[in-house]
Amino acid sequence: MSKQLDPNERMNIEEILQGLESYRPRRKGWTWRKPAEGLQMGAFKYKEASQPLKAGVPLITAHNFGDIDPQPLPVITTEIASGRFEDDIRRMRMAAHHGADHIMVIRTAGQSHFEGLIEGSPQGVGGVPVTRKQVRAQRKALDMIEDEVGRPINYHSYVSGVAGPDIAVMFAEEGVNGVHQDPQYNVIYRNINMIRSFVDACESKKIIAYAGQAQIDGAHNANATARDAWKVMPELMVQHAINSLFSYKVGIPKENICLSTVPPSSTPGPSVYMDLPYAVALRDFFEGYRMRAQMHTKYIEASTRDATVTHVLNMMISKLTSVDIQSTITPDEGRNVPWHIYNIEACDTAKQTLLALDGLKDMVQLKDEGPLRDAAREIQERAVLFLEEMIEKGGYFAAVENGFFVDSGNYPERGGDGIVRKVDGGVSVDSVIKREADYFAPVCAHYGYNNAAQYGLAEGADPSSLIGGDTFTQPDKIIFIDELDEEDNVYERMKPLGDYHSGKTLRPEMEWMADGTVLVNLMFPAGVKVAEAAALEAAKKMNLTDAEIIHREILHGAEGTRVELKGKLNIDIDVASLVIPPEPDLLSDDEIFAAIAAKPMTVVCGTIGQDEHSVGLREIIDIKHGGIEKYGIKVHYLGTSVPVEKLVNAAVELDAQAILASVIISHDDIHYKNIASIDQLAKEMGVRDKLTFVAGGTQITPEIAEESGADAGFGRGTKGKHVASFLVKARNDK
Ligand code: Z97
Repeated sequence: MSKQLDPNERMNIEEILQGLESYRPRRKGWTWRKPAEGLQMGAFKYKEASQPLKAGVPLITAHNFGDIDPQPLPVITTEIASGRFEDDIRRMRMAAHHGADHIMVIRTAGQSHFEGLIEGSPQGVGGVPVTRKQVRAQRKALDMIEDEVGRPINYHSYVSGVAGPDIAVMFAEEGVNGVHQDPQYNVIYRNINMIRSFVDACESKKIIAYAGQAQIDGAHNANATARDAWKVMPELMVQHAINSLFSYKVGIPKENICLSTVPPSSTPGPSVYMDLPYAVALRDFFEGYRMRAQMHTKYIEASTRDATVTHVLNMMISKLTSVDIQSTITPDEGRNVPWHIYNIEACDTAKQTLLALDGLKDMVQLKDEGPLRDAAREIQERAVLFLEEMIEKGGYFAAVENGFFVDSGNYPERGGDGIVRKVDGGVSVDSVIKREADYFAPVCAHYGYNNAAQYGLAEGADPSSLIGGDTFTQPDKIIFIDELDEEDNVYERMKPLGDYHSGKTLRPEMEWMADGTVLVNLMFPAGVKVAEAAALEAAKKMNLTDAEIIHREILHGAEGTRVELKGKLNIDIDVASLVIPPEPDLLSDDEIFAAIAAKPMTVVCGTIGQDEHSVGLREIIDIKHGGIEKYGIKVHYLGTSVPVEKLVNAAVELDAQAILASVIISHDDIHYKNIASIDQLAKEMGVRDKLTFVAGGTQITPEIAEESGADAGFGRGTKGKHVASFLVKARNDK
């Protein structure tokens, strides 16, 4: 049983790092969301929702709907990749509360070229590798987080590169739930020898099957690298086909084989007209497999608005073609923009869009004929032709040698710019050795020839039983290496950040704990060049260091430019020194509605004395901006310059429960004097105890209003809800 998290405390990273050597994952394998059929939440019924969370952060507008937080059916991915795994643990918790249950940790060290596992938690110089220690610490943290949110969370990284099988083993040992695995990635993008890559993939896939992990292929990389991404659709189908069938034949069940699909086009093109047929063609060809939809990234720039629109349009396709995993990729992938707030936004975008489209297919149907099916058919035909020519050329290896892949033409058109790799070239060429007749590996999950019979083991028996079990069945055999580098390790990184980690001191953060990074939006009435220079100058004047422009948008070539910049604000805030105002004790809308419905309320009101102001009071009364009449309170408005006597008499005549007096003019303290007169008169008439008396105005200090005789005073910034809430509570107290 992992430690229960306190919802009001940050995760304690130091505690998570303790005892890692003996931490064991609670389960292996991938978990899909559990459907919640006929789910009713608040006023709404959902057609395609999954079981709700125990704890989470609802969408921003949910407070209008009783704070419901329904969860859509597809698994939602977020990429977590700040580069410091200790910081990413906190990010994972935030993402889980916003609806992510697939956490993909990105490695940025070019790890495909590492020849073995890396131990410890180095940051290195070239980026961040994924290591056993990181995986174990993060899985441990996720175990706590999933208890908190009440939903299993899938943890994910890459089984690629020269050390693919080593990583596959480590991931299976450590309870990693999902992986990218596709030998074509090695070949095309990392120039690792083809034979080596495909042989290794057999072993990796066998282990993935053993561990029940979901597998995602690497086809999305062609979308991201092709010159014109919408032209690689036939090739994408071929890449999916090669990896899917390969994986299935090695033993991964179809329901765990996920195609990494990406809508290939983008606006200003008519993107749905191209992307929807592609998605339909895929579903048709790859029945029984899972679809992991990733948002389009190739043409996404640093505008979050632009990226969000693409994301939403992509999800409409996901919805129409029943996606299983909806991945969210931050708009700034690879653009050196701080990430995390955008991860959370993207999770919300996914949740919001998928919920908005709940039940869409009950109402709309994709046409069985016409341009959709014609275009889908055309993509499929092109893909089949591609495969046929591959076979003609001598198979996959020969096709790669002939530059078939990531070519800019829409097959069978050719751009002649495909990536060429040689079967006898690439990293780790000639490293595959045929197994000897007496080859034996004492492990329970292994691909291909394994001569256990020579030791008398019956067919089908576990070869690892000959050595008393392997690391899969006997995890105590795993050798856990805490840290190898004396300086480049998590303890050294955290040491100078002690007060920030403990929460005693705060510094703004975007990427890492206490990095001081802030984002600033500025608009200058000038063209781009001038506005950019002005923004950097403004950053200096704001005491920001390392200022860098991360986004600019022309509002008009001469009239204005919006500039977004990031910079460092190296200030510390001592939490103990903060004065935190108490939360206003407000009833919820529902509570006020219910109280007024149960027992009607009448109030009289007016602006008092020689005072002609009326706008403020009208805002408190009128339904337009949420005034008290919205809750069903009966309001008798007597107008401006109302004599005190008239107000109190009206309250008596109308049997009102409350008086609202607006007092704006404040010279000679006339506002407080008028408050005192109302109080006095009501007492003289013997009705003060029955009445709630509220005074409001821009110059009102609540305490002085109360001293002057009102039950409450409301100053600047008051809304109808504040007054209504007080009136209901005051009535209850009488
Ligand atoms: C996604 N946004 O969500 P290294 N294998 C495959 C990959 O796609 C990648 C690696 C390995 C994308 C992820 C990055 N993809 C974008 C199939 C990387 C990374 O960098 O070679 O060590 O491995 O799928």
